[in-house]
Amino acid sequence: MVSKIRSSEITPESVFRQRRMILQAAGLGLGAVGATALLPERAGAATSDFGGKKVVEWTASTSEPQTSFEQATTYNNFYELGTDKGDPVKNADKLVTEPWTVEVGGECEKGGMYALEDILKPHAFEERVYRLRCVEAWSMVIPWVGFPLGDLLKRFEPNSNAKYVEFKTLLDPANLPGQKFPVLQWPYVEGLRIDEAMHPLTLMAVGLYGKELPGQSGAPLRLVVPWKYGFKSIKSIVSINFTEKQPDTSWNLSAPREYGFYSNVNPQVSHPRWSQAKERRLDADSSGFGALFAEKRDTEMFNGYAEDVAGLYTDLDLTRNF
Ligand SMILES: Nc1nc2c(c(=O)[nH]1)N[C@H]1C(S)=C(S)[C@@H](COP(=O)(O)O)O[C@H]1N2
Ligand SMILES: [Mo]
Repeated sequence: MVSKIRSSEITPESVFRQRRMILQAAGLGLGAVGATALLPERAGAATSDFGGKKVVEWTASTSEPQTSFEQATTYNNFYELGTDKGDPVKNADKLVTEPWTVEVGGECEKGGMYALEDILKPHAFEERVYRLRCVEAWSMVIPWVGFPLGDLLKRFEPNSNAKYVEFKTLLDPANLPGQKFPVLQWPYVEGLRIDEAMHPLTLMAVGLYGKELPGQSGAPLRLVVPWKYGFKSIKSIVSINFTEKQPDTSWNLSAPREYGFYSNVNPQVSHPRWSQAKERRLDADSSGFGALFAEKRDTEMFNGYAEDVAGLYTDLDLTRNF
C-alpha cells in the first residue's frame, strides 16, 4: 500500500539517501560507473536481472535503429531550461530535483503529498524502446526505463468522476531560466483522458539508455506517450490531478489553433503552418544536428501505434479533435 508522507516530514538528506538506494537497486544512478554496462543484450532474452530490481525488456519494443544517447540528451525541448534545442543540456543543473515531491489530488481517494521514493518503490521497471515524434517533425527512437502510468494511477484510487488527468511540471522561476520569460504560461501543464492515461503504452519514465534521467530529459519523472506529439510527454512532474473536466494545457492555451488537446500523431492533419506527413529521424545514420539533415520519412498514423490505440478514438472526429 502507498505510504503517505508529508513533504515537511522528510529532510532533503533522507530523501537523497532513499532515492539513491532505489535507483541503485534498479541499476540506475550508478554515476561514473555507467549503468549501460549492466544492460542486457538488446537482442537477448525478454527479461534479465538489472541490478537488484528486475527490468523487463518490453517485447513490443521497436527494433528500428536507435537515436544515440548523445543526440537524445543534447537536442531537447524543455522550455523551462531555454528555448533553443541546445539550452536544456547547458542549463540542466538549474533543475533542482532533491527533494522531489509529487502532489496528488482531485477525484481520487488517496490524494496527498508523495515523496518520489514512495511513487517509485512498488513498481517493477521495464525498458521500452519507443518512437517519440515532436510536433516540429523530427523523431527519435529511445530506450526508456519506466513503468506503466496506469499502475501508478490505480494506487491513488481515482473515483468515477475522474475523466481526465492533469500533470504539472515544477514551478521554480528562481532557478529555471526559461520561467523568467512568458514564452508559455508556467507551470507547464499537460493532460490526458483517463483511458489514455490508463493505456498500457503510456509510460512513466525514470531513465533512458540504462541511466537515470538527466535534467534535460525531465528528471526525475516524466511521461512518454508514444502515439502523441512530443509536447504531451511532460517532464519533471510534481503534480497529478484527477479532474472531471478536460484540463487546460500549456500549448493549447498558447496557440489553440495549432495545438489541440489530443495531439495524436496524424500525418493526414497538417499543423496550420506545416505538413505533418513526414519527419526527420535522429538516429545513428543522421550526422551531427541530425534533425536538419536526416532524410525525411513518412510519418505513420498514431506514430505507428495505431494497432494499440486507434480503438480509443473510434467515436472521435480526428480532424476536429486534433
Ligand atoms: N515541462 C516540459 N515538458 C516538456 C517540454 C517542455 O518544454 N517543458 N517539451 C515537450 C516537447 S515539445 C517535446 S518534443 C518533448 C521532448 O522530449 P526530449 O527532449 O526528451 O526528446 O518534451 C516535452 N515535454
Ligand atoms: Mo515537441
